[in-house]
Amino acid sequence: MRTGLAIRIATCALIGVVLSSTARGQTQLLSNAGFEAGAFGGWETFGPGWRTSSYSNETGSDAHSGTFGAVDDVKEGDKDEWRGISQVLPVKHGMLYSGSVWIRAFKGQDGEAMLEFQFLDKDKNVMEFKQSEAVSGDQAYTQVEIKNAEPPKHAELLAIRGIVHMTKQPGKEGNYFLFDDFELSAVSKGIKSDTDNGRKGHTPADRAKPHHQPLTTTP
Ligand SMILES: [Ca+2]
Repeated sequence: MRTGLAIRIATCALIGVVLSSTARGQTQLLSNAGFEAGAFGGWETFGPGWRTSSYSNETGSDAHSGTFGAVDDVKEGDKDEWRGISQVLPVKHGMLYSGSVWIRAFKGQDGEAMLEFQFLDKDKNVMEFKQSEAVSGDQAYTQVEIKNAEPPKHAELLAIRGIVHMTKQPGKEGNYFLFDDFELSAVSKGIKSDTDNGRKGHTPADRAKPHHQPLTTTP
């Protein structure tokens, strides 16, 4: 009886480890990274239009893997330039953080979507942020990433965020940006194997504008 229970517990523990590993075999730090409960548990959203979806048709699936993905619907007349989903974790110094997510754009002609890291101080002020390449237009699920980001000295938290940025007023067609299979892992700085390829600051389209506030809208 005890042996059977022990085996069952060991099996559950093993399954837990398998499910919480990233594609590169490192420990996945995120919960609900693939939205398979059909809900946003573990995530915070800001801005309108967020839902989970299991829809698929001949043009593609709202999930990259499994059944569900996260979708942001942008409607004609929407005013919000920035929307996002975010998961916040404590930072460990001496570690380098790498993250990725699969993003699909469907009729995403009026905006772009990307992965973002924000390093926050103890009062949740943004100290530094990095963004991946952006996905826009009509683009099948594409993986974007930020590699080996080092927390600034006094950072206490890391917010990993899926961002939707409207670069112009949304038209009649509507825009859909889809996210699935987030990954976040950390390695000790001593065993870093690749360089940081995240871009700092705003998107190229945005650099011409004066500094603006939306990236500090963490709920
Ligand atoms: Ca999924």
